[in-house]
Amino acid sequence: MMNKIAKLSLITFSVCCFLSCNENKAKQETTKETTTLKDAFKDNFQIGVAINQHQINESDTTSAKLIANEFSSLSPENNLKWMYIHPQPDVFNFEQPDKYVALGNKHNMQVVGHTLVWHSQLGEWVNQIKDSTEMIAHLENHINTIVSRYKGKIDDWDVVNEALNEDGTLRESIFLEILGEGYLERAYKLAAKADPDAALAYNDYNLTKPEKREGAIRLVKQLQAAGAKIDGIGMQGHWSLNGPSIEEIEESIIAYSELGIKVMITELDITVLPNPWDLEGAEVSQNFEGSEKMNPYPEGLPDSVQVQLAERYEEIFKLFLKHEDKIDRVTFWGLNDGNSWLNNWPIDGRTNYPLLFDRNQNAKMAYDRIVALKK
Ligand code: 9MR
Repeated sequence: MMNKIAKLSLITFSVCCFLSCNENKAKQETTKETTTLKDAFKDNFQIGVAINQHQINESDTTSAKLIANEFSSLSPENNLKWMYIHPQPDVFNFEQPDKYVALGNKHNMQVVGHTLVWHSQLGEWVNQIKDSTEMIAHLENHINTIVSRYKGKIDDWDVVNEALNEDGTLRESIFLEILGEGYLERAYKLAAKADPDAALAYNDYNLTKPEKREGAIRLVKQLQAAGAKIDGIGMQGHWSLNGPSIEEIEESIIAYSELGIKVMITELDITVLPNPWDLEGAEVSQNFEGSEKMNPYPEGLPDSVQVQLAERYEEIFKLFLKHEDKIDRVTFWGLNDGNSWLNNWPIDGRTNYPLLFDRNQNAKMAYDRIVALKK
């Protein structure tokens, strides 16, 4: 028989247990509610987002809150590109870039500069340059002016973007045509001189493909041999539900990190739509323009594909966590599905679902799955 004191202790113990269990449960629920992407991965890598002009101007409060709460790194989707920031030889347009940088600094985020030297979205006047002296002067002015203005405020620069062909050779561009291969070294040296503390990266897509990967490795090694500062390689991460394989991504992360530089996943999004180039025959994109076959989910993503997307993100993030020592940041190319460039490429006017937030700014299953990896 239990005496009175023992009974009382048991009751007290049970009540305490009940309270503390409930408290724990409540704590867990609170954690679930308040966990954000940047908190979940804070010990692993930065979580970034590319933002458009609308978002730089904070015109929508829901987007503004999501950006500030969920992400620790910012990239400008378009506003720092040559055609916007340096539209004429003597004209620099800093209004939007200044706002972008101020927004990132206000929230103590890592601020990325994208991009200084790229063959695309270039001021038209640059394509008219005929002579190397003139080109060197403009390149110097472009890099010095922009990087110096944001010295200590932009942390990472994509100095050169997409300089490679798919076979790993250097892409034809006005810079290559006029200055030869040396334009790369020149660009990195100019950027390092203007802000010695900024991290400098080379950024490109399809960097998981063996031939292009070899080209990128050659490019980085040449820069290193020339004494140029190169701190990281940006693997853009415009991927699909089926490719590249986890093995290809992993081999690439390892290969780049063996160069002694950081790996950044700079433009992550996963298309769920059919790719016209995977179909047989050439020129199909024309024929399928606007067809139901190429735009299968205009009214919403079926659950089965939502699950596939979530699983794909989950396996990719598992890999990133496995190699967290090599990865500096993972940046999504857009905040929500409605913002994504993939609604208009490679076919205009489709409805794609490549990101972690849906068109109503709600977190998708993919979001839950990757955050759950950290619980
Ligand atoms: O997302 C950008 C889109 O709004 C622009 O129209 C497009 C123009 O080329 O550039 C997109 O961003 C690109 C990035 O700057 C570099 N890598 C490929 C991205 C997708 O095209």
